[in-house]
Amino acid sequence: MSETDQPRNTPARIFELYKTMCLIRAFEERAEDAFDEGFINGSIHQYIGQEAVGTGVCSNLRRNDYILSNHRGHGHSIAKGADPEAMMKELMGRVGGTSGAKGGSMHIADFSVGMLGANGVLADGLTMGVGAAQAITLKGDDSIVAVFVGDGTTNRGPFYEALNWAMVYELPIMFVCENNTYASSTLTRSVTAGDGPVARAKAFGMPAFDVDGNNVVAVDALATDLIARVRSGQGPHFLHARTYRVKGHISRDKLLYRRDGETEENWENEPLGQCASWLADNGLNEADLRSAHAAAYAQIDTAVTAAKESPFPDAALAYEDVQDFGPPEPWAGTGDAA
Ligand SMILES: Cc1ncc(C[n+]2csc(CCOP(=O)(O)OP(=O)(O)O)c2C)c(N)n1
Ligand SMILES: [Mg+2]
Repeated sequence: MSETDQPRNTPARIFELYKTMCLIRAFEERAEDAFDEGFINGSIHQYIGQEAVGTGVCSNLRRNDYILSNHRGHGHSIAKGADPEAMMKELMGRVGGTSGAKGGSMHIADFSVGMLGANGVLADGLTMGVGAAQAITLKGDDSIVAVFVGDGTTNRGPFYEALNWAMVYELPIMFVCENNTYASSTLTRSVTAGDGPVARAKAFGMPAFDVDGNNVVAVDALATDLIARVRSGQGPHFLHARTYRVKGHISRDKLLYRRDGETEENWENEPLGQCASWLADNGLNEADLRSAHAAAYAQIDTAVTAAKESPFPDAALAYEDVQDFGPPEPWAGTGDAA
C-alpha cells in the first residue's frame, strides 16, 4: 500500500482538519508570546510544522480511544479534543488547568477525551501506551491506543520493549513516529544506525508505512486505513510521518546549529499552507479559509485572556493528589554492615 492508493478525502472533511490545524498553530504562537511575556515558567516545545500528523491521526480516533503523547504534546492534546483554554491555564499554572495546574506544558492530560498524558521522559509514553492497550484487551472493548513518538526517541530502549510486547500480545495499538528531522540540536540521522524507524518496526514483524507528514490529506487517509486494521484485531501498526520541526527544540532555542536558509526552505512545505491550497483547488472559497483561520486565533486569544485572569491555585492544594505513605519506618537495624 502507498499513500496514493488511499481513497480521496472530501473537502468538507479536510476543512475540519484545517480548522484543527489552525487551532494548534494559534495555540503554539500565542503560547510563545505568553512565554516571552513571562506568563509561563520552564520551557515549551512547540508543534509548529507538525500539525498535520496529530490532526490526521486523531481525526480517525473515537472519543473513547486513547492517546499517549510526549514532551511536544500540545498539538496531540488539541487534536484529541482537549480544551485549549484549560490547556493554556495549565501552561500558566492557573486554576482550571487540565492537570490542576500541577503538570504544566509537558504533563497535559485529559482523561475525559482519552488523552492519557504528555510526558517529559522520552519513550515512557510508549510503554504506558502498551499498558493501556493491554488493559483494553483485558476489558474486551473495541477502543484502541495511538502513541506519538519522536524520531530521536526511537534510539531509546523502551521503544524496543514497547514494540516487542505489543507484537507478542497482538495489542490494539498504533505507533506514530513523527520524524521531524531533529532530536534537540542533533540531526537524528547522524546518530541513528540502519535504515530508520520503518525498518526497525518491520524487524518486529509490525506492518509499517511511511507518509508525507506535512500533507494532512495523506496522513488522514493512511491513518484511516491503519486504525481500521488495528480496531479490527489485526494487531499493532506503525505509521512513520516525515515532517520538520520548524521552530527551535524549545521556544528559546535560537537554531544556531542550522545552516542559513534551512528553516525558510522547509517552511515552504508547512502543512497549513499545503492544506489551504488543497482546499482552494477542491472548491473551497478563500473567504471561508480566512474566516476559519481568524476564528481559531480568536478562540485562542480568548483562552489566553481567561488564563491570565485565572488565579493561581491555593498553596494548600499542593498536598492534594499526592500519594502519602506517611513518615519512613524507623530504622530497625543494628548499624552493622550486613
Ligand atoms: C529519557 C530522556 N532523555 C533525554 C531527555 C532530553 N530530551 C528532551 S527532548 C529530546 C529530543 C527528543 O527528540 P525526538 O524524539 O526526535 O522528539 P522531538 O523533540 O524532535 O519532537 C531530548 C534528548 C529526556 N527528556 N528524557
Ligand atoms: Mg525529532
